[in-house]
This record gives sequence, structure tokens and C-alpha cells, in this order.
Amino acid sequence: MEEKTFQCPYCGVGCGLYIDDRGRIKGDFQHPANLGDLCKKPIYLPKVLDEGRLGKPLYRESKDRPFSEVSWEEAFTILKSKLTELSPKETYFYISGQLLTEDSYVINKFVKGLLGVNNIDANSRLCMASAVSAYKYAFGSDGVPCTYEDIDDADAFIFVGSNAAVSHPVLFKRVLRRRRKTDQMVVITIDPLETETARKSDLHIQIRAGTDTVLLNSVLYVLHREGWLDFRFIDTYTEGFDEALRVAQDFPPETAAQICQIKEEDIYILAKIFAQSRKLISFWCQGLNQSVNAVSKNLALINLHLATGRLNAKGCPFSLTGQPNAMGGREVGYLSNGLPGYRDVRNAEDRRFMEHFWNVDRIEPRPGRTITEAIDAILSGDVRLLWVVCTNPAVSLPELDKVKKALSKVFLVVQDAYWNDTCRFANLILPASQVGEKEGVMTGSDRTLTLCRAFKEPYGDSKPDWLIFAQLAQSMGRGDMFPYEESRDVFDEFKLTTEGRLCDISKLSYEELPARWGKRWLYEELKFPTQSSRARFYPAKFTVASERGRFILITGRLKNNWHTMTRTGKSPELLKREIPPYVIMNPKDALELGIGERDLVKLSSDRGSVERVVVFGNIKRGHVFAPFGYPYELAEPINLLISDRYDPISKEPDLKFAGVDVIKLKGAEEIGKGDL
Ligand SMILES: Nc1nc2c(c(=O)[nH]1)N[C@H]1C(S)=C(S)[C@@H](COP(=O)(O)OP(=O)(O)OC[C@H]3O[C@@H](n4cnc5c(=O)[nH]c(N)nc54)[C@H](O)[C@@H]3O)O[C@H]1N2
Ligand SMILES: Nc1nc2c(c(=O)[nH]1)N[C@H]1C(S)=C(S)[C@@H](COP(=O)(O)OP(=O)(O)OC[C@H]3O[C@@H](n4cnc5c(=O)[nH]c(N)nc54)[C@H](O)[C@@H]3O)O[C@H]1N2
Ligand code: SF4
Ligand SMILES: [Mo]
Repeated sequence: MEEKTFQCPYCGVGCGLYIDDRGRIKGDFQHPANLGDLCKKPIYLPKVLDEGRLGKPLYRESKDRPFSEVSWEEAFTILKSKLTELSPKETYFYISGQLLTEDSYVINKFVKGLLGVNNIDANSRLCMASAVSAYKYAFGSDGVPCTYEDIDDADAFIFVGSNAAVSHPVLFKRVLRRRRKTDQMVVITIDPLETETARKSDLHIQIRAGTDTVLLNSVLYVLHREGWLDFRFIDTYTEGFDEALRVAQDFPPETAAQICQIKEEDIYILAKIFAQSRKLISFWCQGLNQSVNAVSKNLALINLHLATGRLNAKGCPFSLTGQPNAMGGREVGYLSNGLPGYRDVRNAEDRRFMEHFWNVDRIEPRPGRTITEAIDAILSGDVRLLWVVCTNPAVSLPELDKVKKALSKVFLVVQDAYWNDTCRFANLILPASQVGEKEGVMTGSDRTLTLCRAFKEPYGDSKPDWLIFAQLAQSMGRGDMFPYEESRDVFDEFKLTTEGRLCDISKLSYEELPARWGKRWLYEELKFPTQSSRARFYPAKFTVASERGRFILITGRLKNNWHTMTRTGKSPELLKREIPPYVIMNPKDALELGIGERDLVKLSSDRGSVERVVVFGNIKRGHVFAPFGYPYELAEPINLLISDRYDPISKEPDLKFAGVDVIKLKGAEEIGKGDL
């Protein structure tokens, strides 16, 4: 069985899976992340592995021409000549938390080491960047402080801005299993929408979108007022409490309840749980991360854990990772400011280490542009080549009208396993091998590394992502920097960069995986990798964007599909009840506008408009919810409506807050019965 084990290519829970002799996907009972469990999505993987794949490199110099097949050699010649013609500053690389660690490491080395620029970012900018900034501020590193095992003896769980029942199902099932074992347990969900997670919770706090910082500050206010703070913990292990409290003093419950449009009593309940539960885990995800106020939201939550000493045996602030290897990408330092081994380009010692390790003259000391900044730089003519690997920006980036203009203008290289919507804008398409066709490592949410083994031949002429970059370097005469024969060679090089670092995996080899880095409790001794060795409180100020329109549009996920659906969208079993593309409205809001369930409506913001079918749900008045990710073939993407403004610290876009108006286009009877 071992030859066929791999990590699920979908969410960050990082379940261990295997493919049995009859080609069916099963959960791996030996794997600590899932103990044999799995959800529905990977079950349908085998059927779609070869559907709609890219099998040959394709090229066209001009975007109004059809593509022709070219050989890999020709593709490398084209790339070499573009990279020689342009200065490295005019190139930009946009990669993904779904790549293997080996892939991200080699691409990062190619850009930051060989080309000598930090013009690289990952789709984690749209995903985990805020959590990374917050964790680093509070604890000095962005490793998750606890592990999944901590679920099994906790008695209080908060899901804030997380629909884990849908987005991290195996983890959520573990929480529900814990609930079945004890009646002394409470689950609370904080979300403007009554999600599946909210429905399965004991309390749903239906917050106004964007206002979490106010609610969480107010909880700190109550903890202080009631004398529920753990001053021994605060004095011994933290700094910055007074300033954080000063900000929280602006939000007594009566004020906060008004801003957040919730009951005062709920703020008190949250405070009580922080003060009185035995062990409390608060999980959060994109409801906190994708906001102009995201880093404050994250840190206002972490403040509560610090104020009540809720770490290790007493609890954990647990950031749920979205993509299967966003954690590995963080270890490799694949954002525009990162370097391998949890290093940063702004740190001179970190640069010196990597310059020596890679044997290069100079690593740029300034972080490169983020992806949204790179889109602007394409439009202004500063960036002229964009190379996209394992992500689908034509659907998933905000302010899509602008993105489409940029994609049409730039020399675009798309390296993907499947034909996706970004390919329509490409000049050069490179076919990548995917899960099951290549070998390498991924790290899940709780720091567990899994070896993904190959179990089939690569499709067509596709190649592993790391190999494409290594071979290009070779054809540029720099094979010396990339002397790898197989993925294991890449891993063995990368792991040396982690020696003595927090994420030390230098002693691990493929044979020993799955294995976790760090202790079960990363900060077991309550010494933190900050300058003072103390954890830091943050004065979490509140801001919110001003948007026009009657409703706040929030966006999120579908239960059985994965983002832009290049794989899951090919399974009718998974699409059932998820098409036609819909928007959730509160029935009272809809009635006021003469809109009935299943009517076709137009949603429009200052940036664009799209059509959707209405589904009624328990969503806060004044809000509508639409899943993002539908490919163009199914619908105009919702991201046409969304602004690319971002949090000032993490530069993560405000993907869950757009002002929109809704008007009825057609009645349900006119559009007929769909699948919903
Ligand atoms: N409005 C709105 N927008 C959002 C979000 C939101 O909540 N709301 N969420 C954001 C978040 S959190 C994320 S993570 C992004 C996700 O957005 P994307 O990253 O754009 O979405 P995916 O569909 O996962 O794209 C992955 C691509 O990689 C390809 N692929 C799969 N395996 C491989 C491989 O091994 N190699 C290569 N080269 N390609 C491969 C797939 O075919 C697919 O084209 O969307 C963001 N956008
Ligand atoms: N089935 C499935 N699972 C996935 C994915 C997928 O595409 N499909 N993608 C994976 C990835 S990359 C990611 S990043 C994760 C994302 O996982 P989640 O963050 O759980 O998913 P979302 O649906 O984007 O957003 C979660 C919730 O945030 C709420 N929300 C919106 N605005 C606010 C706010 O201001 N405050 C609060 N408190 N809540 C708010 C939304 O109503 C939504 O229910 O899922 C991962 N798992
Ligand atoms: S919970 Fe996530 S990692 Fe586990 S099987 Fe489902 S999608 Fe895959
Ligand atoms: Mo994500």
C-alpha cells in the first residue's frame, strides 16, 4: 500500500490517502491528520485525472492567433530568449499553495537566486497572508502553535470566519466526534451566514461582515471588567497588553453590539468561555483573513488567548490553512518577502545565509511586489512577462476586469495540469504533471509533512513543476545551480536550509514521512521567537471599507467543489446542487425587492455585474453570499464585482466585502428547473 500513499490535493487538513488495487481512493489509517477518514471530494479524483489535461507545450507569439504545439526544447528556447530580452525586473512569477514543496523551492530559487529579483508571489496572498502576518507579530513565527490532537480533549471551540464543516470537513468531523464523547462542550460560530458549521454549533453569532475586530475587542473589554484576565500569564510571558486594552476600552458591549448588530449577551458568553472553559481552540479562516482589517481581526483574536493564558494545555488560536501545501510554501518562503527555512529577505543575516547556500552574489533586500501590485505594474508597462504556475488568476483574483486587461497585455506563460480560464490569455502553455504523477512533499495545517508518491505515468508530455524550472536553468547554462535528478535531491537540499530553524526538518528523509516538525506544542516552554522572547499583544484598531450599494456581498466556498473546478467541476456527482451558480439572500430582503426563490437576478457593484439564481437562506439582513470559482463556461465570475484594495500589513485583498445592488431579471418559472 505504501507505494500508493499521498496527501489529498485539496484542503489544508492534509489527509493521508491511498489508491487501492481497484483504483479507488481511501483514507490512510496510519496518517495522523485523518486517521483513515476523508471527505467526498477526493473520492472522485481518479475519474478526472486525465480529463481536459494539457499534454503538450503550446505557443503563439500573438494572442489573436491559434496555438501550435511545440517541443519542450522549443519552449525553453522561447523562454530563454524572453528572459534575456527582458530585465529580471520586468518579469513576474505567480505560484501556488498547491505545489509540492520541491516545486516551490526550485521556482523560488530560480527567481530569488538565479534571476536575483523578488518578483514572485503565491495565491496564498489571497488566502493565508493575513494569518502569517498576525502569527509572526504575536509569536515571532507563523507555525500553528498546537496540533489536531488538541481537539480530542478540548471543551470549547470557536469557529470565526470559518465554515469548517464545508472547507475543512475531516477536521470538523473530529470536533463533532469530541462533542459526542462529552456533554460539557460548546461550539460557537461567528459568521454573517448560517452555514453548515453554524447549524451544527450550539451558538451562532450572526455578525455584520467586516466587524470582527470590534466584537473581539469587546470580549477583551468584558474580560477586563469582570476580572477574568490571567495577569500572571500576561506579566510573565507577554508584552504590549496595556496598549491593546486601551484600544479595547473603546468597545464596551453596548457599543460593540450596535456596530456588529449582535446581542450584548453573546459578547458576554464569549468572554465567559475564554475565562472559564478548560481548553479552548479558536479556529479561523477567510472570514478574518480576506479583509482590509484582516491583521487586526486576527490579532484581536490572538489577544484573547494571551489575555487568558490560553495556549498549550489550555487552548490554541488555530489558523486553518486553505490549500494543501500552503504550509510547505511558507517553509520555503515563497511569498515576495520570504526565503527558505522561515527566513525573510529584509533580514541581512537571512540573506547572507541564503546567498552563501545558493552561491549567488546578491539577494534583493526589498520584498517584491505582491500579485495585486504586479497587475498594476503590468498595466503601467513595468512588468512584461508573467509566469503563472498552478493557479487560475483569470477567475480567482479580485477586480477581474483589470486583471483581464493585464493578462491580455503581458507575455503570459501558464504552467498548469489542465486547460483553465487563464490559458485563454496565454502566449505559452506548459503542461505540468499533477498529483499521482510526481513525487514530493506537502505540509498540512498542523505541520505534518506527507510524502506524495507517484501512482501513474505523467499525462502526455507533462513534467513535474520543479523539473520544468530546473531544465530551463540548465538550458540557460546554469545547470550547476539545479543539479537534481529526482525530487528527493531537491528535498535533501531544501531541508538543509531548515537546520536549527523553528521548522527544522533537516533530519527527516522521505522514508520517515509522515512526520511533524516542531514539538506538539510549538511554544511548549512559552518562549517565543520574538526579540524579547515574549508573545506580543496588538492594539487591534478597527477599519472597514466604504462601499456603495444596498447589500454587502460576501463570497466563499462550495461544499463539493474546489475553487475554479478544473478537477472537481468534471464530476457530475460533485456538481449536483452546486449549479446553477447562485446567490443566497435573506427572504425578507428579497421580498422587499419583489424577488422570489429561484428568480434570476443581476448583482452589480461599482466594478461590474453578473447574473445569479436566488436561493433563500438565513443570512444577515443587508448581506448576500455568493460562491466564487465557477469557470466562465458556467458563469461570469463573481470577482468582477470585487475590489482589489487590501489590508495595509498583509496586503491580502478584501475579498469578502463588496457593496452591491440586486435587481430581478426573470422569474423562476421563466428559467425552468435547474439542479439546485
Ligand atoms: N471572491 C473570492 N475570491 C477568492 C477567494 C474567496 O474566498 N473569494 N479565495 C481566495 C483563495 S483563499 C484562494 S486559495 C484562491 C484559489 O484560487 P486558484 O488558485 O486560482 O484556484 P484553483 O482552482 O485551486 O487553481 C489551481 C490551478 O492549479 C492547477 N493544478 C493542479 N495541480 C497542479 C500541479 O501539480 N501543477 C500545476 N502547474 N498546476 C496544477 C489546476 O488545474 C488549477 O488551474 O482564490 C482566491 N480568490
Ligand atoms: N469544499 C472546499 N473546501 C475548501 C476549498 C474549496 O474551494 N472547496 N478551499 C480551501 C481554501 S484554499 C481555503 S482558503 C479554505 C477557506 O475556508 P473558509 O474560510 O472556511 O471558507 P469561506 O467560505 O471562504 O469563508 C468562510 C466564512 O466566512 C464568512 N465571512 C465572510 N465575511 C465575514 C466576516 O467579516 N466575519 C466573519 N466572522 N465571517 C465572515 C463567510 O460567510 C463564510 O461562511 O477552504 C479550503 N477548503
Ligand atoms: S478534509 Fe480536506 S484534505 Fe481531507 S479529504 Fe477532504 S479535502 Fe482532502
Ligand atoms: Mo485559500
